[in-house]
Amino acid sequence: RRVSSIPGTTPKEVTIEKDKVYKTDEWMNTPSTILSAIPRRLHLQQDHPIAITRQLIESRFPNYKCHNTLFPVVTVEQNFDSLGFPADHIGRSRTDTYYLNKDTVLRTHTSAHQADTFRANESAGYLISADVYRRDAIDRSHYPIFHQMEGAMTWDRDSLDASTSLKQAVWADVAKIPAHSIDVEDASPTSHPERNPLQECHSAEEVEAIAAHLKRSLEDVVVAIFNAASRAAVAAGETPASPDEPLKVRWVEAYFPFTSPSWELEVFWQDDWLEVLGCGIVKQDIMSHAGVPNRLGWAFGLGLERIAMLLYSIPDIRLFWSTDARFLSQFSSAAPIRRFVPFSKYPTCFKDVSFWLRSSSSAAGGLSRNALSPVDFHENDVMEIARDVCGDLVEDVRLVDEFVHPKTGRKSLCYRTNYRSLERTLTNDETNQLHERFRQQLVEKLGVELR
Ligand code: FA5
Ligand code: MG
Repeated sequence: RRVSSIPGTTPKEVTIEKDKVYKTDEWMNTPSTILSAIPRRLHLQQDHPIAITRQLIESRFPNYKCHNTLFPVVTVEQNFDSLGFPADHIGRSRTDTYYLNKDTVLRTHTSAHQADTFRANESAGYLISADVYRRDAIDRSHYPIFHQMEGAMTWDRDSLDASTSLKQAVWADVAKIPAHSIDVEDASPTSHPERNPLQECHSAEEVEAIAAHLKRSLEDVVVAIFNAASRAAVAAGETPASPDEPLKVRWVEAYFPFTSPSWELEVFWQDDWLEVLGCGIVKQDIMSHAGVPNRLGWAFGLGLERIAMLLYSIPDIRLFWSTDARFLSQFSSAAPIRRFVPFSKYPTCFKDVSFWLRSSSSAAGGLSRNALSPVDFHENDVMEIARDVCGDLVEDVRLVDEFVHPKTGRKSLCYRTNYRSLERTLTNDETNQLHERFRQQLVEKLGVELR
């Protein structure tokens, strides 16, 4: 039984893990390939690099409570509303998010559990690791399922003794975080009245202290990862990245609907800045709605794949899903981190497909001005069809040409697909057949006209 996101047949209900049944409606856009991957839970698999990376980070937060088994199906309220996402936020659209029905989604981030975890109020600090789901591009660092770790730390105004202010209590905690000697670029002010404002209920001194605790905690994680990766490089007989190539990290201003001010941490990796996490001071509204109005603090969300790729030098995000022993046997939680040794790289096969977008003019046969706009086209639909047809045999799909006909106004796109297996050489026949099915599905599901 195939479930398609784009026009086609959708089942009346879906059952996830034997007993969780969800009624579907016209919002349903989750393909069976995604549903069937839900039980994999790579972050809990013994000796899987995602699980080892999780444990390494958890070890840097000794007193935080870890939640590692929260269920991936959540309400729109949990994923978006509880976090203050505006009603028209792009993240809510069916082109970006997997829905089961109007009110139910596969979580797009671990922040979906923030409000509930603050409400439970079991510990000052917590970590949540989990699988998350997004309709997204296809390339070596993006996959429709990945893993995030959320972290938060809060302080309670009520539990301070009369002689200690909140900011003093926070600075006392900052002093307990191990010092490091890496070079951190942090060019922006902690807050900025327009770009990155303080919340009215927080003083600048409080935010300064909480931001210091947040940044120092996360820098400590990056240093631990980097040290482990350097030891792995030495063990592999290579020159470690340090000291000739010291670790470079930087803080940049960011925006999230549920934190203010907000920042992102980037690491310089393979000649470019790689975003590894987003974070900020939790919006006080979330605390109030969660029944803990007197708590305040920080939260972060990081991509475990991004960190694991840095840690082990893993070149392609699809590898994490491999069940090939040549991949899995290279990782062990009992041994020191070792660099991943790629098994031979199999040949690539590039193929292009060009097509005219369906336009309302071709549907209606008229030529009014707005009739020329492409109807309902979103690139993520192309990506999903590629995934659906090719599974992990597609490495990369990218737009290589775009063209608007000067007379008819019709738009033509050309996508280049790179077919490559991580495990073997594909035959010409195989890639030809995959590409032909990809082309046909584009016509059937998106109504495009091949050129
Ligand atoms: C978030 O998801 C926020 N929930 C993070 C957050 C939490 C902010 C708490 C503030 C407070 P973002 O969409 O940027 O933010 O994703 C966070 C991290 O997930 C990214 O920095 C990146 O490391 C990783 N990530 C995002 N998209 C992908 C993807 N398609 N594949 C792999 N990793 C990804
Ligand atoms: Mg981001």
